[in-house]
Amino acid sequence: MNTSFLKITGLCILLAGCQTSGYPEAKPSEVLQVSDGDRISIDPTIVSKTINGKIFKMYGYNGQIPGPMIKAPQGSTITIDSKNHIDYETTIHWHGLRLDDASDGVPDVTMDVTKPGESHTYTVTFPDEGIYWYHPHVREDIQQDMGLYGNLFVTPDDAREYNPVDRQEVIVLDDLFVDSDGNNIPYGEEEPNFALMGRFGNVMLINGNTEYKNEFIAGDVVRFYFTNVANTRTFKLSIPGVKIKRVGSDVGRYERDEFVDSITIAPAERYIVEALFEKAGSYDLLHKSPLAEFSLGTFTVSDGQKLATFTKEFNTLRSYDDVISDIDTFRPYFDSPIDKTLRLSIEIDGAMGMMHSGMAGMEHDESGIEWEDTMPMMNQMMASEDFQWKLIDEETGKSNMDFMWEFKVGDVKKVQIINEEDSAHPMQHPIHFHGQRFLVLSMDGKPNTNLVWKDTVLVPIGSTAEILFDITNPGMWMFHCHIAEHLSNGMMGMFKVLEL
Ligand SMILES: [Cu+2]
Repeated sequence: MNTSFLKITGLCILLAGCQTSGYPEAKPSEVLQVSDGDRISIDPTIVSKTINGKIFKMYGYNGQIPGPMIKAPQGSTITIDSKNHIDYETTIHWHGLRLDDASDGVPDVTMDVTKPGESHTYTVTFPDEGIYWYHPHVREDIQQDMGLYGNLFVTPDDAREYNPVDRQEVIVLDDLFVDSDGNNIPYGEEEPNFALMGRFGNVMLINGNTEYKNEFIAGDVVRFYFTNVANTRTFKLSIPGVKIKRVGSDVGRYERDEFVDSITIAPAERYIVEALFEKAGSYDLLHKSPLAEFSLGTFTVSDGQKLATFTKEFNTLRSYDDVISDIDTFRPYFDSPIDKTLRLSIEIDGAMGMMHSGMAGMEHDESGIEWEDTMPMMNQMMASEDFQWKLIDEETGKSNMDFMWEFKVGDVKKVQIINEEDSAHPMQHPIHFHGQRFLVLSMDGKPNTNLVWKDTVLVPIGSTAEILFDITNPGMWMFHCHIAEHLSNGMMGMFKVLEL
């Protein structure tokens, strides 16, 4: 019997070294082009996948990692049947879509979990253009980490809203945590392990694979759609030697294009970025943080004949009148008083707290982001019951599921999120609100002068974000930290939106 099998009593189902025979090899993601009224199936399935020479038992939607990319025209509605073929209860959350709450995929709120062998039908609407994604809303630390994620690509009504480009590439960023033999580190059985800081991986994945490669022709302009599906890792992306331009984020385009040196992308966030590969050569897609540098993949650019060149369009920084005029409606609210304040904090129990405080203070730099797990022993040792991650409502002093915000359709509300620096373990938190869209008006009092609609905001350690909600979608909605282990630890709350 191999040693990895011994380690995994009770959870053999998920780990390298377990029997994988009988599970089909995961296929790469395919594009599912849909039209209004279509009916499709997205089924979680068990697959096998080889990563760095080790065979893992993993999960994939429709046998694919990433799951199929559903490409839908803006304004369409489709029906999605989902039969659960995996060995866990699951649901599917359609992240970032302003859809009906009954199809939001949140168990115990608007639906029951889908048990193994059972099916559930979702009605999925695509009101806003941009890049979105879908994933389980049950034990994300395992199910999402093991391959259950896919993109939703909502194409705009007017294709001219984006510049012409030679290529469009969808890139899903992830990491996997393996031991020195390359075997997956076991997951917590009853509840997530590594719940203090989340599970930082040590193998970087793009679209589910190591050693991502792509080939372009010199002069190519490429539009990348990045999604971070990692449990906890924030990536800082760049392509040294290549000019990059930030065009969009979670819910479509910014007011204006901007040339940038890098893109910081937290779990669940998306960024739309264009790059001009001007000269032949080899270029790395880097994740470079103050603590470490990883090459995530390589672009090989060769000389070749091009019929058309989009260099001029790339070098022109556009502003988008449709985005600006949409946001104009909300500008009168930018200086209005704060409606709600949310504090991000943690409580650590007795002895663990003492031990932890002896080690704290070494985890982050001035960026306010824990880029790596710098205290893995502590992270592994502390069980979920030793501490509680908290979203605290300032008004009532209540936290997590003990309070419920109430809004009305048509409300425009300002929410301040304060990430306490002097808590027992300060850490950045990507906070995701379901079912609505918001603008990040300012960070630490510094106004954002180029806005984009978001569904997830990264609040660094010690920072205060001011966000403005466009409350349009009635129902029962969740908000939570998108670090998978923090969510499972209970860092979540609810808000109710009443019909007019
Ligand atoms: Cu968090």
